[in-house]
Amino acid sequence: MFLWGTATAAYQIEGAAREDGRGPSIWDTFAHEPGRTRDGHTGDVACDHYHRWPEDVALMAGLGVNAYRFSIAWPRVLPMGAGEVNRRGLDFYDRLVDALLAEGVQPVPTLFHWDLPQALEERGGWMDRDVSALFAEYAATVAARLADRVPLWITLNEPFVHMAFGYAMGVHAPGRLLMNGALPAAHHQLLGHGLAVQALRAAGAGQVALTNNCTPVWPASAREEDVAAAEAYDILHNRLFNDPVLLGEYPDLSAYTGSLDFVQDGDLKTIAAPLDALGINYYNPTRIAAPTDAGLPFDDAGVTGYPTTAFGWPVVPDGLRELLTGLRARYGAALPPILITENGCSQPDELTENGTVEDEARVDFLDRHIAAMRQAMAEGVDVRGYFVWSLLDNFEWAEGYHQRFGLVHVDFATGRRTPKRSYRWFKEFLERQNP
Ligand code: PNW
Repeated sequence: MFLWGTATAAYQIEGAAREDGRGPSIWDTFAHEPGRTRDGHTGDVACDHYHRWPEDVALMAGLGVNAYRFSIAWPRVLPMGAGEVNRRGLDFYDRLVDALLAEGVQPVPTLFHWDLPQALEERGGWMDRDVSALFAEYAATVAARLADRVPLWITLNEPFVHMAFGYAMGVHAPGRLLMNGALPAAHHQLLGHGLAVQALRAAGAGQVALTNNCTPVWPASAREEDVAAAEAYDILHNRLFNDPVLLGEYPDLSAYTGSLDFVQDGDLKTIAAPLDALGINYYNPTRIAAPTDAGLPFDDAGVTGYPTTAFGWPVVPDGLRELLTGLRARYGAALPPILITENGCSQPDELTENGTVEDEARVDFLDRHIAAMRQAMAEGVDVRGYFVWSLLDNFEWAEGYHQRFGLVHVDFATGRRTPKRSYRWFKEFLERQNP
C-alpha cells in the first residue's frame, strides 16, 4: 500500500508546554529568549493539538489519508531526558495511535524532531556523545509502549537542519554558533540513530527509517571553482547524512575539518544498520558559487527564475525528480525504498470573508511535485509514500506563526481549524487513487 499522508511535529502543533508532567525542551528555552523568533512567538499553545487531537484525527479521516507522520516529544516521555518516565506523556501518544488506527490511518512517529530535553542541553546537547545512547534508551521506552501497534518508525528528522541551524548558525535552538565546530552534533545524531535502530529492532518495532532533508545542488556556473564549491556543499548537506547511513563511511570532509577524532571505532558500523526506508524531505534545490571570503567553502548564490513561496523558497518540482533519480544513481542497490516524508509550501493563506482559504498556489505546488515524484518512479526509483507538510498551519520555528504550510488553516487566537481549498483538492486526489 502506497502511503499517502500528512506530517506535523510535536513542538510545532501540540502546545500544552507545561502540562501533564512535560519537561522543558531546548525550543521552550530558545523561543522564550528575546529576539530568537519573529515577534517572540513560542510553541506554548501552538495549535493546541494536545487538547484538540480528536478534531485533528477527524480532519485526517475526512481527508482520506492512510498515514500520519507526527513526532513524539522526548521531554513529554522523559522530562529530564533520561531516568524517570512520565506515564501521562506516553498516554497521550497511546491515545493518538489508537484513534488513528480506528480511522484506518497508519501512525508514523518520528522520535526526534528537534525538541531535545533541556536537561540534556545542560550537558552539551548533541555535542555530548552520551546523548546518543540516551536517545536509544528513550527510543526503547517509547517502543515498549507502542511497538505492538506502530508498524513504521522514523528515528530523526533532518539531522542536517538541526546541526546547521541549531549548532552551526544559531538560528534554531539551541542557538549555538559553532560553525564547522558543529560537526560532532551531526555525528552524535547519526550515532544516536544507529543505536536507536538497534533498540527499536530489539523491541520488535517492525520497519525503521531515518528522515533526511536533501537538496539537488546546482553549480552557479560551469566554472571549475563553482563546480568545486557545489561539490563541497553537496557533501555537507546531503552526503554527510546519507553516506554513513547507506554506505558506512563519511564523505571527504577535509573542506570542513582537519580531524574526525569524534568518530570512534565501530561507530560507522552502528550508523549503517540496514534500514527499511529512507525518508526524504524535499523543498527546493540549492545553487552554489565559489566562496567570496575565507569562512565556508561555498556561497549560496540563490536559485532565480522560478516562482517563490511566501518563505521566498523557489518552486522547482522537477528538483524532486532530479533528487530522487540522483540518489538512485549514487547509491544504487544500497538505497532502500524511499518515503517522501515532507513536501509542501508556505503561502499567505488569508481567510476570506466567507470563511474559505483559496490557496490555488498550494494546489498547483502539490500537484506538480506529486507528478515529479511519479516521473522519478517511472525512471526506476522505488518510492513508497508521500506526506504533505503540513496538516495544519503551525509554529514555523524561527518564523513563528508567520509562515502557513497547512492544508488546514488555523486561527491562532481561537484555535479554530478551517480546511483550505488544497485540503479539498487533496481529498479528491486521494479518492481517485487505487485502493
Ligand atoms: C523542515 N531549509 O525544516 C522541518 O522538518 C519542518 O519542521 C518545517 O516546518 C518544514 O521543513 C518547513 O520549513 C526545514 O532552509 C527548515 O533548507 C529549513 C530548511 C528546510 C527544511
